[in-house]
Amino acid sequence: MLRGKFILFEGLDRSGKSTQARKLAEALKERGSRVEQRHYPERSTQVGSAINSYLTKTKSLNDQAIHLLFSANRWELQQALVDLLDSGVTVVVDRYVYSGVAFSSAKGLDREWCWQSDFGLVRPDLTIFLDISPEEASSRGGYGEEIYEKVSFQSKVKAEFALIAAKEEIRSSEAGKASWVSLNAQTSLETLHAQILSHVDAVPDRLPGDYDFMQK
Ligand code: 2DT
Ligand code: MG
Repeated sequence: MLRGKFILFEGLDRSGKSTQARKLAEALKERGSRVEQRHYPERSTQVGSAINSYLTKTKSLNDQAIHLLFSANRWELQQALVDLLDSGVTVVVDRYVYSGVAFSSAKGLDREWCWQSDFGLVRPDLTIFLDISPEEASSRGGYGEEIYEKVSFQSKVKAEFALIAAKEEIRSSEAGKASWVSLNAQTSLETLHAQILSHVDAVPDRLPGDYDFMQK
């Protein structure tokens, strides 16, 4: 039996991650695959509840402390994620380590420091980065009340994602497999969905227990 695939969506707020994650999950289920969706931060845990208080401006925390809470939230759920994958379930995830690094380094935290707390986590088999301008994103219904939902900050996050994308694209080509793809999110839902599906279909099969990990 094969393990499930770990497919990650990354991008700015309002880039269309949740819509495309849902469409991908539905398409894979229609073909008979077992699929689950996950989202980080997972706000239902105690750590997630502290993160929620920070994002909704109920509680202030320094930049390092909130960074480590986001990372802790991935670590506390890591075994459950691996168990799902090992049982053959494909997991479609909305945000993970790359949001962790992009958002914290956009505040000015040292980039190398930001990666450290996520080293050892399972690396997604494929990361789909939905590329959108902060202006277009903000015009899609505008932002809500959460702490990062401002065009000026999202522009900084976009610049950090661009650095990450460049690094991950080099890693992908060195490894001879596309583990990161950046797609233009300013196109029709269906066009984007079809592109995503073809990239997911190209992800190689792996056996349970066979993972790459986040590392330097
Ligand atoms: P959502 O809007 O997707 O719920 O995210 N974030 C997220 C971080 O700063 N670090 C992280 O590690 C993760 C996973 C992105 C809420 C905000 O939290 C940010 C937006
Ligand atoms: Mg949000």
